[in-house]
Amino acid sequence: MSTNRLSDGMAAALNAQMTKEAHAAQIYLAYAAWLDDKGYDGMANFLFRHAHEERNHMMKFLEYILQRGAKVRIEAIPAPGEEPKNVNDCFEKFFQQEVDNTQAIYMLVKKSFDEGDWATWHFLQWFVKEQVEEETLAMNLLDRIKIAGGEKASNDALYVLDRDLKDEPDEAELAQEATAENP
Ligand code: OFO
Repeated sequence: MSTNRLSDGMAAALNAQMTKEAHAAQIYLAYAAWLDDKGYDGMANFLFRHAHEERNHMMKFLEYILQRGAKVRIEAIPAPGEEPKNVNDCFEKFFQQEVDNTQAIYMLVKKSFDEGDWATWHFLQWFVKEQVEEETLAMNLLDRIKIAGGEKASNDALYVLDRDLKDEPDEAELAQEATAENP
């Protein structure tokens, strides 16, 4: 008797997303190393921590596939791609990576809905919320870089941003958490 509770298609899609999370971690590691090399330790630290978060996301998919009785397939992680051209480009790429990931999560949600796989649908809701948080974080960062001058940001402005990012929280506050007393 099979105890596998995922369809073959769903198991393949969740495995692919698991690898995508590992790929995101590799990309952020590469960007963090690039930033560190340029002397932006605070920004590098932010992306090193974020790379770690992506590894945690990868583990969530791995654990879930196992829990549902399906097979985990560990595959090669693609190379991270081109280096950023400057700090602005680095965080634009970070934002784009998160938007692409949101699209991938939405496709999975749709698939789970179409299959009537409510356990997987429920599991994925954590990621839907997480993506709102991560896109917000990336948007806020891009706003600050824009204020600092975007591609033409001065060394002074980047120095301040770098210093601030060193110990800032990695979580963005979501609209769902706002109240009239605390907008
Ligand atoms: Fe950056 O997010 Fe994973 O899922």
